[in-house]
Amino acid sequence: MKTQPRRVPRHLLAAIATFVCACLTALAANPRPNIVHIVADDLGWKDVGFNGATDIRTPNLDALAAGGVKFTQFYTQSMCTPTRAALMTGRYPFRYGLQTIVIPGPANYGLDTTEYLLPQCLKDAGYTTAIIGKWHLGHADVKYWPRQRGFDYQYGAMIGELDYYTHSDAGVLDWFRNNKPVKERGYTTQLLGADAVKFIRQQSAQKPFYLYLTFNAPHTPYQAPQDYIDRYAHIAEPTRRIYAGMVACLDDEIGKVVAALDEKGLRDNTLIVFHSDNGGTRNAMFAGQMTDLSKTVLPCDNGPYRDGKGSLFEGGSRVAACANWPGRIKPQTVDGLIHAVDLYPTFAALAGAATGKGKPLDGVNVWSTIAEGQPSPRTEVIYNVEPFRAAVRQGDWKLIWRSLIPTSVELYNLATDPYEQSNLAAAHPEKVAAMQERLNELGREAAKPLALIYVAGVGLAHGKPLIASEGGQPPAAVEPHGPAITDEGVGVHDQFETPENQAARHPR
Ligand SMILES: [Ca+2]
Repeated sequence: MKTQPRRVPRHLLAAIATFVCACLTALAANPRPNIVHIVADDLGWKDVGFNGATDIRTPNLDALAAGGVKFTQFYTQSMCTPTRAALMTGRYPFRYGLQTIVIPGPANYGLDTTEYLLPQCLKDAGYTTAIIGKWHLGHADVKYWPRQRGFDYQYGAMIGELDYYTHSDAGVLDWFRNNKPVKERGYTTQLLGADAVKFIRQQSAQKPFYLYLTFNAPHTPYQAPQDYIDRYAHIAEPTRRIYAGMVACLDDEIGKVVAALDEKGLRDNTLIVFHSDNGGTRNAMFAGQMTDLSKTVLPCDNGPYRDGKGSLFEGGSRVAACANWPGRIKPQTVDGLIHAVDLYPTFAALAGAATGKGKPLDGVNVWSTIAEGQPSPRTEVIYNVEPFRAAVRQGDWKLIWRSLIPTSVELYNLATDPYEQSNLAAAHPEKVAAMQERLNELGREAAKPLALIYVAGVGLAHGKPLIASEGGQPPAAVEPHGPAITDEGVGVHDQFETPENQAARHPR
């Protein structure tokens, strides 16, 4: 005998319906946004219209900043690899050995595979994840590659510096789609922009996505399509003219990405965050390997901020940045402190993603600062902790400590002296001591820099000696051109960036 299925009581059905409606309403009020996270490479702070560029035009970025927020105190690390590591882990790179320089092309190390990365966190919460562009967190072993670290889709370069047209570094192709080498024609900025547009067109409103769009522009080598260079014929200095074309092309591609979001009807549910990975290059030591610096005037402009890429001064890590989400972000200028490590917990919170699987984060959720301009929960910025130098900001006070002999300590009040011209260390010995103790405390927690271990290993390897002979050709030794990597750590008077020549470039 068949039994009749039991009917669900009417009042229970009504309760379920009410619950579902409440959930949908909550979701509509707090939808999980798509996140388009756009990173430029070595862009000068003042090389965008929204920070006052007058010779380079960036109308698309300016529109994002005008309709959203422009950040005045958005910090990164001062070089590519450390910043990208901070973004992906939400943790300072000194914690896992990526605090010093970038991962060199011949090196085989990468970002610790025990870190629980942002794309893993978002993917676990149901996001589609994609990296389109530059990775630079390990390339010599596939275990370090982005597809192995939480990205569903990958397109672009594994290392850092590549030719914009051949997509190679020292003759080695560095251009991949889903881990497979890609040989194709085209200018990287335009290829990456077109791929991002294609990716967005393939998405649906049903499943949110995280797109990490990391252009290699305007990093060296300085190359741009001729039509872009021609737009800037009025710029007399030839490298600045090319650089302007590179930035203009970057801006155009970002405009196409925003247009694709509009066309797809996704714009109102998409958070766009844009920032550079570090300050513009002002020191030839950090300009990369692929540009003949004897013929090049470094073109980046960090405005009034001191020095640039690779430095602990503000020009190294206070970067051009803006964010946009129509209806969710109140258009304004945001002065609150934000560091690259903060994006991980901020994005995770918006995505409803749990961060507990990972190690303790250095980042804090700064969404109320971004969206409403509320005071930032961040009161301290660690610029870096390396065996030979470190710097910290607490409130308005900033300490730069170079521990190589001869040691030096600089203390600045960034509220009254944002351009770091007046060293107040001698007048505030107690403050200096307290901030040094903070850096020493972090130094005790720090991992050894993998770059220094690598460099020492290469330098001390038993190779063929180079011995000269009278009357013979001198051996091809390493050429002692330019300063060494630790020179910045020794003092402030390097030959490329002194307060005097900065003042000459930026009269105030
Ligand atoms: Ca960079």
